[in-house]
Amino acid sequence: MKTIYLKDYKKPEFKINSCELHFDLFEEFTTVINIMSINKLEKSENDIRLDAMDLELIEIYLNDLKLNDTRYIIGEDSLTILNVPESFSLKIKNKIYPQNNTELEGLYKSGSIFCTQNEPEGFRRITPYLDRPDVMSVFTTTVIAQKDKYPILLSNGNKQNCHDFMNGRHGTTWHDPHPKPSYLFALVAGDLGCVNDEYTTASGEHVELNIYCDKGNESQCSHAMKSLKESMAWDEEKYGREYDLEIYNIVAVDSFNMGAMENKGLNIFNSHYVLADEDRATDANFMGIQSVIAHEYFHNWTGNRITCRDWFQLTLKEGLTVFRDQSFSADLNSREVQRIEDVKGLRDRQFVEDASPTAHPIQPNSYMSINNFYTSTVYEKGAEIIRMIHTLLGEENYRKATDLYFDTFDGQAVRTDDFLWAMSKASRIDLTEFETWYHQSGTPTLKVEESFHNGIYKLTLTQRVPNAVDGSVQKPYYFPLKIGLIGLTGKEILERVLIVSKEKEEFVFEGLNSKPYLSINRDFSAPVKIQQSTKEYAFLMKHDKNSFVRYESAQSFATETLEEMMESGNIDEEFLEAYGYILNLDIELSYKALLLELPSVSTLMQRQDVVDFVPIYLAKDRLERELAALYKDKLQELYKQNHKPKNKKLDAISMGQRAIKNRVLRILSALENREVIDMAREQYKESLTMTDRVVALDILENITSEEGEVALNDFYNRYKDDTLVMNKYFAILAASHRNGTLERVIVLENDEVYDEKVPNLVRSLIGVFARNYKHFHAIDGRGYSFVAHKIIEIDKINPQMASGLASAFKIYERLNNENKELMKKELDRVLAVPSLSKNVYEIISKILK
Ligand code: HT7
Ligand code: ZN
Repeated sequence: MKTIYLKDYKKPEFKINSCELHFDLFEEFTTVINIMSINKLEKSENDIRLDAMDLELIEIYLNDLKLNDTRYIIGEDSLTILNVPESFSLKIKNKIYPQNNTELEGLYKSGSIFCTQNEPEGFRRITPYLDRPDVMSVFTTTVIAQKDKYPILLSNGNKQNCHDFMNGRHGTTWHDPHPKPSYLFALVAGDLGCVNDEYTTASGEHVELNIYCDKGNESQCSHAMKSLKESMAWDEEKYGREYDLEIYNIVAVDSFNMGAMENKGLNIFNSHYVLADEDRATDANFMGIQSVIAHEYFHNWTGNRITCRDWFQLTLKEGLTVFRDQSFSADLNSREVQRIEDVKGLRDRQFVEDASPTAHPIQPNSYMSINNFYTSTVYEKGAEIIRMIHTLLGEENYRKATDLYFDTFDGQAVRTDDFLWAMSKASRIDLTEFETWYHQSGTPTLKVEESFHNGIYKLTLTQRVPNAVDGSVQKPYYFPLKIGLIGLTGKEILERVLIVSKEKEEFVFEGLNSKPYLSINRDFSAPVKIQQSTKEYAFLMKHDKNSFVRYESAQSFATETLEEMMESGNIDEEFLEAYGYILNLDIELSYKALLLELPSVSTLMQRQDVVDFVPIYLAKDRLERELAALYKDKLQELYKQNHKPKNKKLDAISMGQRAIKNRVLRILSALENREVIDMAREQYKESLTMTDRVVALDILENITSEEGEVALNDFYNRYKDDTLVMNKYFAILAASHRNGTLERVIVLENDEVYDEKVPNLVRSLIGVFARNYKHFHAIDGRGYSFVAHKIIEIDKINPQMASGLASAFKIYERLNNENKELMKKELDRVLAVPSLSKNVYEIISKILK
């Protein structure tokens, strides 16, 4: 399989000044006419090679003259027109079959809706084109379809005109004045419901806002609309960026490979990130909608107005836009909870990826399938890199620098180096040493040593940077490390941002009365692992004013307690006491719920050389049981105080109450007694929110087959007609620890609601099962065999979805010999499939290397 390298990048040889598209949509096929005005940029080339995949060519005209087949060559993934002049118009007519498109790239059908997904390389499946992000053009698009079936016809930009034809068909023309790459092109046609609103920009321009969805779901769009308006206002205030078209359309579809897509003026969303009401969506779903709506909106400047020169620069738009959406969510909600959730996500996904054979820098230097690089590293670690720049520059300089970035590169396709140039130029801070973050992979560990003599406190920091995947040695990093020193009584002595840049360095603090307590990596200022021999967790949990370090201390304390339990069976009494201390704290309830959560299996696994899940489970279960038994009264009191089954409000207090009482219920559920079963059953029955209902359902499923069954049946009957909600049902069953989970998953594959062509459903059932450590890694090997079989099957339908499932095998290298052998057998089996996609091949071959 072919590997693409960043070092081989070559500038485009042609410019496409304009692209006029005509789509004629029919039930069996679609015809596309593409008229481009093209200029040569390099005198040397005589032929133009356009990207083209699975297209049925009808005819080609060059400067209005029809070409015969000696004038062009049809390749496997290209169309080359021979001997073209300096400047010319090219008209290509071709046929495509959207209704047979199960890959969900290019133009396809989601139910009865025609829609597109063109990032990164979908446009070449619509029409021949220079399908690369550094070719930017002005698009005018006419969509024609049968009017009664497809009354809504959308594309990018502003609406120009509509026509009715004699034969029951109609057409709409859209014009997007902003030059854009083909990956931002979009088209939608369907019989859709719509929620309409408007927004006036800071400079007084009126923008029409529309959210389209399946008819009947309109009432579920209000949270998305509110989030959109909040995003527009936030980007004006925080980055000085206004919206730039007359209309902003969002369309929700059910079949979608990822979360959402930022097509210019016509975002297409997975309906999971649009539709919500309290009866059907959890608080986490509401938060997710707010952040994804914001993310796609923010792309209008960071991604669309300024785009990537090539796909190796993906983090330029994605890392920056994730940082922007995280900042937005922190501003609008709880800053401390947001930061902890972001770091949790980073550690559970990105740290795991960084320690696997598929580890890569945020700016990779090669790929087989670019679809495999929409990773947690590019997105979430990329956002951490921007956050560090923000910390190094400070708020004021960062704003000056982003202004310079927008002013300098608006309308261009640029590189991460250009972004760094703007950051450095505006702030006058030299970022040369910082660049390493863009080119190295793996998570560094920072070893912390402390000493105290005669009022002088010395902090010695040593970086351990892992080798790259190919074994090459990597350099130490340059980063900001926010620390605090705290006195014996708990009083803050100082807070500093240290600049760490060498493999080993020393920081000295003078004039102290006693050895201070160290609060390190405040706010998680750098994405590193801290290794510290002093254990001052209980003190920091009580006294640190930094909410992140308090959380971190609680997590580290619990982690080490669990490790000690796995080793000796002993439970640290001091930890139990510290836990009790948190239970009694009067703090924001969502934050308290996080402080009371035990570390994830993933966190504990990452610290093992050879992964062994069973002792992790046993220790976690036992610690939860101990805590539940020890603090039963307090936990029940907390539950009662905060259980408001009829309150479905979405304000911070109500959500905090639900977060804490559900955390408490989960802890109590470790007791698996009648009392807690009754609490969960009552909560399931009487609560008005999905948040409460899914927690209760999950608990019942895991601890009691009888009551679990009753609740599951009720849930199924209530929601079987709502696919979006049914994802929750599949996920709860696939994640279950009960015996027989695999058998039940297999049965569910035949459920009438389940559909292997819909990515959300596959992710909820098969994807969740592949992350069910207990059953996926079962030593009879059936979990591995089942998932491998599904990968092979789904690869034929949708390679992107299949390679997503293949990621579950990334842990291979760190498994014990027995599991490793079982997994290898399955990985070999997948790799031996003759027509395997490059998506799956790339992941599995890297795992087995
Ligand atoms: N920029 C988008 C990335 C993307 C995508 C979205 C939907 C379906 C397939 C996709 N492939 C790549 C999403 C984003 O980061 O906003
Ligand atoms: Zn994005």
